[in-house]
Amino acid sequence: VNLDLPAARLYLLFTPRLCAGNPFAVLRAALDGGVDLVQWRATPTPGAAVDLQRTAELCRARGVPLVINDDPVLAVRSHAQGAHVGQSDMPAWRAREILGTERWLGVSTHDLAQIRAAEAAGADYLGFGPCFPTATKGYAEGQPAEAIRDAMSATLLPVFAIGGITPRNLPQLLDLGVRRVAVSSCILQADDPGDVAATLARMLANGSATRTS
Ligand code: TZP
Repeated sequence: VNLDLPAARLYLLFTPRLCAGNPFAVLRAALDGGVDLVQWRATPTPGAAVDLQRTAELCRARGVPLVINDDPVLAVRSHAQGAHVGQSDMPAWRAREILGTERWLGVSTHDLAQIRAAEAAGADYLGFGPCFPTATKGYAEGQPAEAIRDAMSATLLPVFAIGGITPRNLPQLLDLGVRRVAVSSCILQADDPGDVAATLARMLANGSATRTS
């Protein structure tokens, strides 16, 4: 597995039930398209353990790290690379204790105070958003452009912009200093998930190469 977290740019939030097609075909296509970090984001159900194992195998085969949403204990037990917590999940400091220093901790943030708190709790990377409205998490509005720009320059940690991001609106974010994104529906519900992933990956690579901000 490529353990270079700062190199990761295209983070897929993988929720099997949100996939338009067969979830593992969608995941395979997304990985082949250029997704370089995956989050297991599923509600615990009887079949979930098997699906998680299959997800882990697909990620491992391509050298892509896997992070578990909202469950640091499951991250340790399933030998995942890390866990991600939101502001209403387990406190980040507690997640850090469970994960130890070897595993990655990601924290969702929505303002500068939360960014500082996540840094203090030992986060390895941050999510920041929502950037745009998104039905996936029921946000009717995105954050103002200024808030997004400020968040991107507020920390030395890798920050993944999140919420309603698509190839169509990504250029706006690149102009605000966004270099990494976390996406769910635009890949999981695409007719051609691999093509969307490849498009996003190419835009992020070009954005980093050609924009100086
Ligand atoms: N946190 C903020 S927005 C969001 C999460 C988990 C959902 C992102 O999904 P989508 O479908 O890319 O908007």
